[in-house]
This record gives sequence, C-alpha cells and structure tokens, in this order.
Amino acid sequence: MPKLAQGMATIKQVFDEYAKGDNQLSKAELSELLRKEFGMEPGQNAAADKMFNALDQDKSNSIDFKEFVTFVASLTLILNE
Ligand SMILES: [Ca+2]
Repeated sequence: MPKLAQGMATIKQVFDEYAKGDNQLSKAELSELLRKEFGMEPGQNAAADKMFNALDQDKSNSIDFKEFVTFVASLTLILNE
C-alpha cells in the first residue's frame, strides 16, 4: 500500500481500536489513546477535561471519527512547525 494510504488506514485502525466498536471515544477511551499513542498523561484532571471539550466540537460528550481526524491533523501541523 502507498505510504500515505497506509497512514490514513492506520488512523482509522487506531481510532477503531480505542473506540471499541461504537465509533465514539469516551473521555476514558481518549485518555487511554493519548497515554498509549502519544505518551501524554491526561489523567483525571482539569487539563484532560479541557482537551476533551475542545475536541468534542458537537458537544455530544464523545469523540467521533471526524473530530478525531481533525485532532490528528492539527497535531501533525503543530509537530511540524
Ligand atoms: Ca462529539
């Protein structure tokens, strides 16, 4: 598979792995993903809440794939500045 297509497939795979079948990341699932994939320690604190609320653009109290892709794209930009 071409590299970029592989990367896109990986984004979906990682999302599905942490969403555990319902196509949504709860706050706990997002924390687990940030910890394992990015080495972040969001924990159960105000910073984690703030991040979750910023990502949850439609205020559904979960992170859907669209919101997740937006987050990954933003992070990619930040990491390459
Ligand atoms: Ca949402």
